[in-house]
Amino acid sequence: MVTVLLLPLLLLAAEGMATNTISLNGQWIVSSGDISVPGTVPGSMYTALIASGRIGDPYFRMNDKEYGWIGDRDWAYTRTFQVTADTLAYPRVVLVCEGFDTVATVTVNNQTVGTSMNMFVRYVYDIKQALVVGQNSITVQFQSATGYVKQVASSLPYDILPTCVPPQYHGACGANLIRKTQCSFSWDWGPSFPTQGIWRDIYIQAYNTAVIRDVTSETSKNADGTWHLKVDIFMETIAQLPVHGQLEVKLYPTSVTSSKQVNLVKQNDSVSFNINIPKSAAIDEWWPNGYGNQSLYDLYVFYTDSLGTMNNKKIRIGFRTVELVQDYVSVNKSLGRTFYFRINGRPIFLKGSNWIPADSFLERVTRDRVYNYLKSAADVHMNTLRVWGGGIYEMDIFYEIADELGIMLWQDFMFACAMYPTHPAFIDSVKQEVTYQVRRMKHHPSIIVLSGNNENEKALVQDWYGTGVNFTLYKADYLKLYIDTVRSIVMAEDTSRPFLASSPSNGVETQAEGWVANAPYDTHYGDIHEYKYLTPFYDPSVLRIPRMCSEYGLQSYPSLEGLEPVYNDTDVDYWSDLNDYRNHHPFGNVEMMAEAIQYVNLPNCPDRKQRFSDLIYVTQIDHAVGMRTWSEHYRRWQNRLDSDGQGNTMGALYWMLADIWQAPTWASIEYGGKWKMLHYYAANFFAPTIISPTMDGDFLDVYIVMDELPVKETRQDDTYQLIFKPKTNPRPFSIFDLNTWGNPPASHTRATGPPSEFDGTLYIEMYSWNSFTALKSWSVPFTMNTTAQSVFRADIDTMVQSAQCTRRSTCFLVLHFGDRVAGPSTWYTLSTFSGAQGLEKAKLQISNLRASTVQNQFTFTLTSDKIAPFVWLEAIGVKGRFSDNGFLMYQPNMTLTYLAWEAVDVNKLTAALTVKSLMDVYY
Ligand code: BMA
Repeated sequence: MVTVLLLPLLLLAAEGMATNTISLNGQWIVSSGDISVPGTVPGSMYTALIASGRIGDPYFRMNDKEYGWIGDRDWAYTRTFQVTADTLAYPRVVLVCEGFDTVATVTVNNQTVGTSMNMFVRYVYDIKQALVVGQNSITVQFQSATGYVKQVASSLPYDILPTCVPPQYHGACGANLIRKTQCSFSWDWGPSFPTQGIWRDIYIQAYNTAVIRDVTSETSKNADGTWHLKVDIFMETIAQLPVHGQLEVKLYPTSVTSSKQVNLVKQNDSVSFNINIPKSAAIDEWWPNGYGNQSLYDLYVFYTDSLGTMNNKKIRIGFRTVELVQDYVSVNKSLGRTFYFRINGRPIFLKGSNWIPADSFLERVTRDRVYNYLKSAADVHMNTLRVWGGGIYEMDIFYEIADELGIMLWQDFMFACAMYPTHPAFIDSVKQEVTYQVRRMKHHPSIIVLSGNNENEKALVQDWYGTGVNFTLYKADYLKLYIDTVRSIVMAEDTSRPFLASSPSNGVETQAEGWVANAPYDTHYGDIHEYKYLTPFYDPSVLRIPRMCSEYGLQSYPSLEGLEPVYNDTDVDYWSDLNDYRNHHPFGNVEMMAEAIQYVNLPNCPDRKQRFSDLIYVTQIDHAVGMRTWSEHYRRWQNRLDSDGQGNTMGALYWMLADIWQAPTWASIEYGGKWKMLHYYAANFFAPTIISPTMDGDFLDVYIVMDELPVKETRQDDTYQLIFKPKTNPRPFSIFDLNTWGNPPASHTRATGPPSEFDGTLYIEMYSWNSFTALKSWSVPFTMNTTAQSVFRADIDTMVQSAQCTRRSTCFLVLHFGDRVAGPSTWYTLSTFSGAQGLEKAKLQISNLRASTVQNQFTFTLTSDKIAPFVWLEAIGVKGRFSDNGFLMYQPNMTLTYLAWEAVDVNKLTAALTVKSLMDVYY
């Protein structure tokens, strides 16, 4: 009835019009006191100041400290814009901002239209009354984040701990009191730049009756194998209700479509579609990297109101199922539960790392940069990244690229390493945040799990911050925030993926114990984080055996090339004040040296800068070898239990993927994208099939680990061939087929059905450090009937003797399947490098550099006159990556490639290439 009365009025206003959007991105004026500079939106005041030449590079030396005043000031963003009479004639005109950073008051033509207090909320303000035809002005007046948290702190009845970060962070206090990127106040790997600004899109939207605000989707499998698609459409309407219209859903490139008439009765209303997709649509499943295709479908939603005005939204979705399996590992329930993910019914070992924001200034994080990082992850066989809770809910491009590359995401909510307030305004803001973010992220097939926070459960239970004296109080806050608030909303909005209260957690056991476990990080349940800086990093026997390890790491320095733009000449010394300042991890630089001396002799070049460069190299060796040791340890334990019920480890996510700035940290990729040695090692230790030698006392124990046992596929010629999944999605390093490594046993060339076992031959060669000719080779036939098992075990001294090697320290092992180039291969030393005898300085030479058929990819020959450990190639000034790096060269010649990420010619690249190996750092 109401509609009938209103319709003529609306028609008058709206005839012939479509929904109208005016972007306010672009040039604004950014000002504070006597400073006024142009600034780009999306952006922050720091990049506005850099662009106008008011400040230098914030990452240079100690500029984070130097520029502390910037974050402490209040900044305002202002601009003007035009509004036509047509726009103003719409019944509703709103200002939509997808991200204010953070505390702000918004005025349009001097009228306050709204306020913001949460960087992770999309704000929508009604601004129709404030607008005029012609020129309008908008001001977003920010309050300094550091000033705001002081104000909050003084109003709280008790301290929300910790009240400040450790002094080594050179950071700001009180990040936990504001809903903002927690690490923007500093972290143990990053500087303090408490930004202010409009960090995401801002626009005016004028509409007649209703607009689509969000579209979410959920896919599930029906019993008959067909797919069910649930689509939720969140509409925002004008105040005069109800509103009638038609919603239509189309799934491209299928012909699936569904539509219905809708009657919207609330200002924020939603409509659901439940669509059973017919078999004829031939849906192709979405698979993680390494397991199959990443098929994606475009889901369009069209809304047409009763006036004929249209509005639409598109999301890209994928069809996959996800289960987090937490069954008892044994009839003896005290041995705990499994903790692994099953995607489309297949158990998948999570291989990957952790993701932090790629820059302190988020506006600098372009699609190209994100793609480069995620592609670098995919290229080294990672299938998972954890979006860590101290950063941001990532930008849409991040999730889109993860969907495209098959990188599964473990998504934390943005709470990390602290207690948090629970006063009503805070909780209310978190509710808006969680609702908005879950709806924004829900359709991405890459996101496989949501988690309430980073490490806060453990911090509470173990009293990291002095909460122990008031445990009950802080526990109540914990439950109120993560269980009553975050979890409740997730349960209402998204049950299509598992939710964990904290990362890490004991999973369902944590829940059974009332969400705050007595002993978090129990290896019998859930996941753990594991850091050990003082034990030998190359010895897996010091490591725990968890169900999953979602953080483990060591530090290393980035390259001198990476540091030079932000260092000056006095800083290029390992023990310089700047290095001390730059490493926020307490005692980090000392720890790295303490690690190094256990494994290699320390570089001793008299030249300070060269010595620093050599020490950087040594820290990267430790880092790479350490993470190889840890990652292979977790992979080896994937399908065994020890007598205490530990094992069935089904995930290894090392800390961390990429740096936020140039500093010594845990990252395997430097700021700017250059791969550290660890990242090259990840290509080997995360490969679908690895040979993983280890020592068990005096015994050499060689494991083979496979992501999955090979399957047989029928070929056109009606023979069968053993191949490794995925055939459909080959990537560098994974193209690996039994035929290229030797003659498969006859029984495997013709068979029916997938095999449950796999035969092969492992070759183990013993070399002495001073010769390219192997002393002895063992060939070991093996049968794999699980995905990780020991295939060879022998007393190492007996092997040493039978190879006529003088002693362990003079020899090393090379292990392969017959083809060192195409198949998996690895090396293993029988002593540390500081104890190794017989190593001599190698003369390494690069020759015959030539362009390959792949654009920007070059091939070259590397020769050596001696065995060379940790061969380290660099292309100074040319971004890109080598096909392998940091390897042990045990053959006199190798062919390698360099894939440049930018245009470069043979001459420039030839001049840019450098190479060194371990013995070069000793003078
Ligand atoms: C864990 C992480 C981060 C931290 C890292 C290294 O605690 O969750 O907070 O940067 O360790 O210390």
